Amino acid sequence: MRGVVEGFYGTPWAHEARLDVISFLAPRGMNAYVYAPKDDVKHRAQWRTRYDDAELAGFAEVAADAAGLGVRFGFAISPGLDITYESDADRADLLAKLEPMRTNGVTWFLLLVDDIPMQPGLAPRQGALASWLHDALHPCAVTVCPPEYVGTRPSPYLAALSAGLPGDVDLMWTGPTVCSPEITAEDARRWTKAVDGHGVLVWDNTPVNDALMTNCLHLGPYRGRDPDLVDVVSGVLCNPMTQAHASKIPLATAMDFLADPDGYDPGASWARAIADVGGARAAPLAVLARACADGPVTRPDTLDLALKVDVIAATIDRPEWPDAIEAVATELRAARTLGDALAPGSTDDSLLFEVGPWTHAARTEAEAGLAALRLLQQVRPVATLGDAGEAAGTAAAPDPETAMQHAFVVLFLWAAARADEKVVYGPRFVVYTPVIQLADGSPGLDAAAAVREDANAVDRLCRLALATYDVWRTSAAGEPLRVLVDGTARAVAADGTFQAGGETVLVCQGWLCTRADAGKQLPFPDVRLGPKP
Ligand code: LTM
Repeated sequence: MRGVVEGFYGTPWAHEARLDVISFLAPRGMNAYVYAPKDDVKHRAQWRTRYDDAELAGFAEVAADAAGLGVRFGFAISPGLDITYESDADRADLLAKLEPMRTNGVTWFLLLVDDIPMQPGLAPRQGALASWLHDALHPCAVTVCPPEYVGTRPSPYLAALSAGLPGDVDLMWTGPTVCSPEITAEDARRWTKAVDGHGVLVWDNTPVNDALMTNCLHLGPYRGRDPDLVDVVSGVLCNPMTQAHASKIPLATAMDFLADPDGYDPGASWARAIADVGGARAAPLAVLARACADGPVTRPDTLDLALKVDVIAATIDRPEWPDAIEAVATELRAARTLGDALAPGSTDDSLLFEVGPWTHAARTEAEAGLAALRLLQQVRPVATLGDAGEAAGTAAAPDPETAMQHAFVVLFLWAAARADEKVVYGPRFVVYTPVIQLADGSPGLDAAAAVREDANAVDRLCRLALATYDVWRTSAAGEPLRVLVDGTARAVAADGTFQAGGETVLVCQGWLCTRADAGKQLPFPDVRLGPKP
């Protein structure tokens, strides 16, 4: 089984969006969808309240559409906050809630008792309720998500629950932690043992972005799952983002993996998903996706921009620094225009409305990052050469006044970027609920894994630019400008001109040098080399 469990905290998807996601993913191999949004009050907080006729008709439509596409629809209910497990009245309410679904063709029900306070003796009581429901709903399938759904070890709770359940009731599991960066087949084997051989249905908390992750979109490809996992478990259901349409990108890659784990190529699958979801706007959507590709399963230091900033850090003190700056500038110039390139044209552009807060964030981050790049250029000596064959060049040292102004611009634009609540290019502070099992199987917290902070590539770039300014200010500012052609010093006139003919031209101030190539532009137009006012 492979599919989606719509099981996040936050506003449930709109009905049309749900249908759209199912019809998009079914041809990609999805064959199961579970309705379980925590903040549908009738699913959890007020689980006794019946759905009205219009709502029931909506579920019937989803179930029928899904069935038509070969997708099994599961309806989940979460009564664990206040149910009395043995109460006849509560059991009658539970069945009365589920019966109309069954009448409407639903054949799979999930009893979710995750995220509720633990009490002693809960396992046999929950096992008894699930067994009763299993009998009452026969021949429909029943699956349970227990309050202990994390880890790889046995526990007294899991042993007691498993013993009290019919053998064909599957148990849901999120892997070694809640949003598991990795899930191996061996993890799943150990968990299967812990639940006494019951089928294990993975509730895969990716690309979910609820709870303390709402500042981020998780648009990167599915990663971190062992190809052999699918042979060990009864299925994998991904918990999506609250943004249904944007979720289609990572979910499509997950379906690619689950359909063919050994042949899965994350990069190729991701490019296909972006093309399919973005259509005519695939190119700008890819820029946004690259900016939002991190998350619990993908570290932010692997983001495309983060890697490019690494190259700047490694080359900024070397003559080839302009190439590294150009690569980052190209990405940030594209990000700066996302607000226009991904502007909704009509009220039907649901995807573009969903990602709007992040296209706005991309613009403010890009403005800050571009300011940082301009500052880096301003604290380096520069030169322009004419096209190949021309012998004249013009060189300039950093200008203290201009450099200081650029440093101030970085400070202002960086402050603006940091004030945005939504974040792209890596988190500033995000919490990935890291419940794990202690050695005895009881729940604990991996506090070190809980927080990912200070992992934003634009922050890193702004810091790097300001630090580079300080190094220039204290170690090279005021030194004379020099030009070396093929290692030999050339005279530089008062207006900066020099004879350039030769293979390699270096323009230097103190220990800092920049390589100038014939016909090659600097990353940014530079007032030091332009016409003087
Ligand atoms: O993962 C499970 C079983 N329960 C909840 C989900 O509802 C929630 O979306 C995720 C991510 O925050 N964490 C949970 O613990």
